[in-house]
Amino acid sequence: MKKILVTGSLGQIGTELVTKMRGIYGSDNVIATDIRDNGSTVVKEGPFEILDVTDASKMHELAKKYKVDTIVHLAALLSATAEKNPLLAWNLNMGGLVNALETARELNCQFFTPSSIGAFGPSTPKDQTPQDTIQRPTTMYGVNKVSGELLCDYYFYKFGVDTRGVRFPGLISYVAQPGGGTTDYAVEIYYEAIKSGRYTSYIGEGTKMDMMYMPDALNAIIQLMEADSAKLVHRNAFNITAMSFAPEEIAAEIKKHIPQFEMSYNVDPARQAIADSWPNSIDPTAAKEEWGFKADYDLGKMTVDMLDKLKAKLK
Ligand code: AKB
Repeated sequence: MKKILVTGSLGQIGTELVTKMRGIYGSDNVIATDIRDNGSTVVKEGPFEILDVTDASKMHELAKKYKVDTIVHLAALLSATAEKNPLLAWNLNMGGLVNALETARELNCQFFTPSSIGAFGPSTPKDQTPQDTIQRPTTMYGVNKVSGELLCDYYFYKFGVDTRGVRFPGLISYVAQPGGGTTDYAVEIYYEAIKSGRYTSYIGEGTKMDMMYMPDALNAIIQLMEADSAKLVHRNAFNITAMSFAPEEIAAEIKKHIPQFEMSYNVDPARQAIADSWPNSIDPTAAKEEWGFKADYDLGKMTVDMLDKLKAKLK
């Protein structure tokens, strides 16, 4: 049985991943941590500790106290926030990662951390972006993600730490909202469709980005962590995706269920520039071949579920 420490547990991924992993591995075996306590079920339903990931000794102390054998490191600033405060992003994203990797090395833990489609840049092939390709991102978030991918590879080759990771596309969920990302519009649009029947997109028409529904993202993390190590050639930073769409395509899908839904645009140059530097669609073949990655939700199926769940939630 695994004993897992999760950082950034109250974020968009952590909120659902902690609950799912507690269901699989047992409540007491998943130690949720975050820099704040929001009183949510993640805090209440199992062990929870306050942890600022830039505090290396506290991270080590907690991992030792709970005798963990796995670290899932999620705490990070997302792309748009990172671009507004690049130095903070460097310190938090890289400082937190190296502290988590060091803890994993010292305590011999398996390790997972997400990379992102943000690890690609304008000179990367835009369509069906290959697993191994040019990575010259032009955002601080992207610089952090490429550095993180390399650092995870380094900890594996140099120290034998069992590091694993995926490049997540934009993640869409109805439980916890993302904050400070470029792809957040694809979550906001569902909330606004239900609340007001209209949405003003800060991402322009025709801008395609990869996306994935949260249940597929959670399954991917668990499946990769459980995969046979010997079969992993890439190990860190596997391209994974479930769909690729532009704002007008998600709007059209929502309109099928809410015919009066109206979409308009007020493009935010900062976030648009980030989106323009990312791929239109990435190729997940390596993840499929090496550990059997498969997404269950496409745009249509996700939209039905999102609208159902949000209608109940916002009632
Ligand atoms: C963001 O938009 O910053 C994230 C990501 C794609 O990594 N959702």
